[in-house]
Amino acid sequence: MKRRDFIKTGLSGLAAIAVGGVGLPQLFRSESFALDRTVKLSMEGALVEMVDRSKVFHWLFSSAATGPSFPGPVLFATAGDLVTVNVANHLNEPHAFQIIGTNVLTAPIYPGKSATVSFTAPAAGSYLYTDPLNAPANRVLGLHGAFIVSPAAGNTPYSYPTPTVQRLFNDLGASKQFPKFALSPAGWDPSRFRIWLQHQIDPLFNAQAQADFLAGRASTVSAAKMRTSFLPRYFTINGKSGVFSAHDPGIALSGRIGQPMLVRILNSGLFTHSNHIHANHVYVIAVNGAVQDNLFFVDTFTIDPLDRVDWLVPFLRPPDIAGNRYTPLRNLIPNELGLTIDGPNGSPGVQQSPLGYPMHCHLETSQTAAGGNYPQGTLTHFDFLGDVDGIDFPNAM
Ligand SMILES: [Cu+2]
Repeated sequence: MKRRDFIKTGLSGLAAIAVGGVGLPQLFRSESFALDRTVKLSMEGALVEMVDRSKVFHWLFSSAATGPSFPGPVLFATAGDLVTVNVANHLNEPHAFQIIGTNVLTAPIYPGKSATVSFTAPAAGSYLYTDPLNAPANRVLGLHGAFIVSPAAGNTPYSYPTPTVQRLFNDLGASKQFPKFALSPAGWDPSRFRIWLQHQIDPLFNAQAQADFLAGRASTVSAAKMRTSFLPRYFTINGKSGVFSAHDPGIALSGRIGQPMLVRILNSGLFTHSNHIHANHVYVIAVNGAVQDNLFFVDTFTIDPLDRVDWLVPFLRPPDIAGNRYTPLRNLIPNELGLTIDGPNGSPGVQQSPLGYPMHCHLETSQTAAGGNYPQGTLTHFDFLGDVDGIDFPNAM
């Protein structure tokens, strides 16, 4: 469990989450799976540093272990666990707690009050928790986070895989299509996953919430106005944009050829994304809690506000590399992998491995920040560190 880096700010007295802070806070991630899980969350006001160093006020979920976090701390459970969530409202207007796709929902929690909800963790999958009141305003101003449920048994991410998804996971590392990585057990490694919680920010609404918060009065942010005039200027994955999301090891995909990775994509904002990954197509294995039976193997896939989409990225050798696909690349293209191309006029050269590819959103607005800076929006890296037989490339990190 890691604490995000905070920076002190001047006039407002609010703490701010630094743009270069460590990754998305997670609760329960490293614990052995206990049967009884209780989490205490509170709702707070804090600043979040954007990719251009501006500090934007948010309402955030906080826990003792993480402090206020953007998005809220990831909650993990195993299907069938008894989970108890206690939520305290430290803001100036009513809020509530909901897990979308389940029947978990509290009554309105008034300022200074708290609510407790206990429930049995639902079928395994990717869920979004939010404040559903004054929708979409409370959610979009920062009150959201990921709730991830693992299955109690099986070799897929789901309690109830469809026959097709079961077949896909059975085939990983056990078929010609998915060659086995020699040094790992066959099949999917459940620890190889990422959460991409995507969000967008129109700081005009946040500034209004900040003025109300600092004046000690209830928010005057209008949900109706947000629905009609929201103009996103920042686009985040797990609270980060641009160079920060590209290099965050909790966001970027990395592994050797033959080491598949699950990506749980959640959209808490108001903007539609069309995430595109280079070098591999992906299997769309679950959409809004429905494990898919007719599996699309696609280049890009649209995710609307509040959607939850799981990808399996197969980590196949990039198919645009010609030659026998079972020959290790270190034999097939040794010069390309080992080379460092000289930079101009004696400047540092560019290493040709690991093999690096981008993930970006194909809706171009989302590649910008602060109304124009490119490429400082929704993007990250996809890195192949080594060959299918477990040998890293010459320049792998
Ligand atoms: Cu693209």
